[in-house]
Amino acid sequence: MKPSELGAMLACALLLASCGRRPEPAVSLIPLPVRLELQRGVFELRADTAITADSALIPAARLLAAALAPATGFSLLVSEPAGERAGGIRLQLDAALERLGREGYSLAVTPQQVLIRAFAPPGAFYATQTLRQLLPPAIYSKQPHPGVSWTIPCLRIEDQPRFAWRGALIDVARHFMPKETILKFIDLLAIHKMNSLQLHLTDDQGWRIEIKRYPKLTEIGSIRKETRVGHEREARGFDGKPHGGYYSQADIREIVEYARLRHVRLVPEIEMPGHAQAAIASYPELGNTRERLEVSTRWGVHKNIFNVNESTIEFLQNVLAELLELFPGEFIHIGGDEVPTDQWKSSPQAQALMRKLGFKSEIELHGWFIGRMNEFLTSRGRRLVGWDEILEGGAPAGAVVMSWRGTKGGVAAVRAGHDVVMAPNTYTYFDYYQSRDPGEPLAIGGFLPLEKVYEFNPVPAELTPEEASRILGAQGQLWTEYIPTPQQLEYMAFPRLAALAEVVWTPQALRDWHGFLARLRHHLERLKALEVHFRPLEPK
Ligand code: TNX
Repeated sequence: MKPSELGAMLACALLLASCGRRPEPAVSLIPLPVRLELQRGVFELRADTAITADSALIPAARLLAAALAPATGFSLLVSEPAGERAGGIRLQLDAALERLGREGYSLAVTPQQVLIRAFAPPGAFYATQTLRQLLPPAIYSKQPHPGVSWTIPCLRIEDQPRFAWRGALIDVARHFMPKETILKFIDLLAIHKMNSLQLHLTDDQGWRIEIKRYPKLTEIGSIRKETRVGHEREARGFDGKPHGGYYSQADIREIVEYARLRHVRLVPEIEMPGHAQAAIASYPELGNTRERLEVSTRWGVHKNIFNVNESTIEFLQNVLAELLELFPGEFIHIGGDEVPTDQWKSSPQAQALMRKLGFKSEIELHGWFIGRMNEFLTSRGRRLVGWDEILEGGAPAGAVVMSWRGTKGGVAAVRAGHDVVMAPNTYTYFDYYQSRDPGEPLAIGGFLPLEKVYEFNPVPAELTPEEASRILGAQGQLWTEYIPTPQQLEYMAFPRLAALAEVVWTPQALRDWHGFLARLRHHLERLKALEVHFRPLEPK
């Protein structure tokens, strides 16, 4: 089907629905699927609807049944199929669908049956997310809605993502977010067919993960005595209230398992060699000076970075070793951004090491530092991810580069042979203001309205197709300097994350801002039912 035909069909669905009793569009999916053919009739979900699934898809089927239970009051039975009886909701693995990849699926709804087919479990899981969106928005509610008729329009969908990395980052270092907030966020990512969550676990203002070998990282490093009020330049003082919090290793295991079931990959980030003050406050021997540091109470780039002593490299590798036990995923983020090298310039040890290695500039030492971590990670079968600054010291081959200072770092990185995740501040910094309304809650600055997020194309025009194949995808950043609560986190994330979900899933040729906006109005009813504190759209 051509994009124009699909657009016409969706417009038609909108029109049909708006003439009926219910004003909302009949089919209103975010992200928009690759192919959708609407048919006549509906499948009605009832208390006796059975869900049958191939054994590998039982977990997805169970999650579906659990998701449908609260609003409908139905406890749908899930089982492996006994014989070839059609009817109900059927989840099936199908080797013939390999062309759609591991995350692709086909969904066929007739009055008798909902048939989900996929090459692999992630695809079947995404089909169940589509299915939920085809039901009335109240399906997302935790409260029972006895009066609603749970119908699904008959249709056929074939779908698969444009990119493999569809992510978000939550900075839990600047403001700690409770485990429950992270679990809810993982559900929200999955609903939007997003598959990656980077946890920014350490920074100058806090260390948020238990490391058994180095307990002071959390005993000392997870608490700051107070926090800067307003922006630094306003000099409005400090709030006088301690802020703290961290995830125990048991918490992390729970988060990882919760995410695994929902096909969300966790990417842990331990910042080095900069953004290290909370760690140095905990273990002063990691720093370059004898100054006694506290966990930072202000924002911005700090000059206190890790020293380059062999004992510090070993310390950080020991931290990574514990991290690898907890996070089974391929990608481990080591930061690498915003590293003022002044302290290395005045450190006799750093200068001696530079002479020994024949380095002329501190940036080479930065490259060496990242290289040491890369050796450690690759020898354990993992891949290092770093912010685009790691290119400056010569990023190690095989490292993934996250382009945050616009997309130019990403372009340079793919040309140097790296895989790239686009996370540019120009399109994906969800800590920036989303409107110029003076009543908008305090944010870090910038301006990133919904429409601009939607406009983003993660593949810059100047790339050849071969280079473009190294763009793994894109990620939305929730830096939390000015996001003190879970509520504010949701306000900054939504609806911009819904726009990003379509950016990374839907083929570029099918994207259309006005169509998205029409679907979004309906989608916000879902977020309301999910009790997400999203930012409302401007009135029309
Ligand atoms: C830059 S993005 C940073 C973060 C800040 C963010 C605020 C990056 C790699 N470094 O430490 O939180 O700006 O927008």
